[in-house]
Amino acid sequence: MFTRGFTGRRPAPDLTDRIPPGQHLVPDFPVLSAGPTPHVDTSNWSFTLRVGPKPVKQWTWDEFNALPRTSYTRDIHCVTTWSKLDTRWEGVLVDDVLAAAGLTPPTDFLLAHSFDGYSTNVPVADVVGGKGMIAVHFDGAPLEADHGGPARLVIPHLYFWKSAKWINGLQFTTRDEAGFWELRGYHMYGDPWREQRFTND
Ligand SMILES: Nc1nc2c(c(=O)[nH]1)N[C@H]1C(S)=C(S)[C@@H](COP(=O)(O)O)O[C@H]1N2
Ligand SMILES: [Mo]
Repeated sequence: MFTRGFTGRRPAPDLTDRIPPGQHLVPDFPVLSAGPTPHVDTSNWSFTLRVGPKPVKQWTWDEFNALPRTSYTRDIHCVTTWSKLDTRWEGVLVDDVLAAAGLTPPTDFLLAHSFDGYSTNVPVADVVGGKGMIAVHFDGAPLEADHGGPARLVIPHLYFWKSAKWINGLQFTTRDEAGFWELRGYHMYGDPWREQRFTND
């Protein structure tokens, strides 16, 4: 007897408990962007930490790449219903960004900002403790522009729209402020396991 959908010879790991409700697996890596891919040269790249409107720390590409590096392998889930297992990322944990700035989170919420004008909100608790990364490599190679290179946020446990591509900064906010998709009907938090796709889910 074979498990439905299982064709390999090794015992099927139970993948179903890794696929949130309403999601299906894809073998490829779809590209989803609200607009055209901005081509950001690393010589013009910078990353800024802000507390409210106030910039508190900024890194150039070389400075940012001198920060401690971490790799992790995680499952990702897009609100358009595709999921991808075991995606491998390398970059700088948000923990290490904050440590390098000597900053203890001054508020409970963040907005991630990107070179294309995109933004997305996330509670600080969801990016600290090894959860959130500013990734510069995917699958062992520099992150392609279409997937957010030079650098993107990765928050694997939330729907993938929270993982801002072409990131250029994180901003601490006093309140949970809606970002680009959250202002357009998507959920403020976006937990795939609770199917928090749209505002009132
Ligand atoms: N800056 C920026 N980040 C973004 C987006 C975008 O349009 N601009 N799209 C989001 C959405 S809706 C998804 S599903 C993922 C897609 O990432 P991918 O193209 O690498 O699959 O990026 C997210 N991050
Ligand atoms: Mo998306």
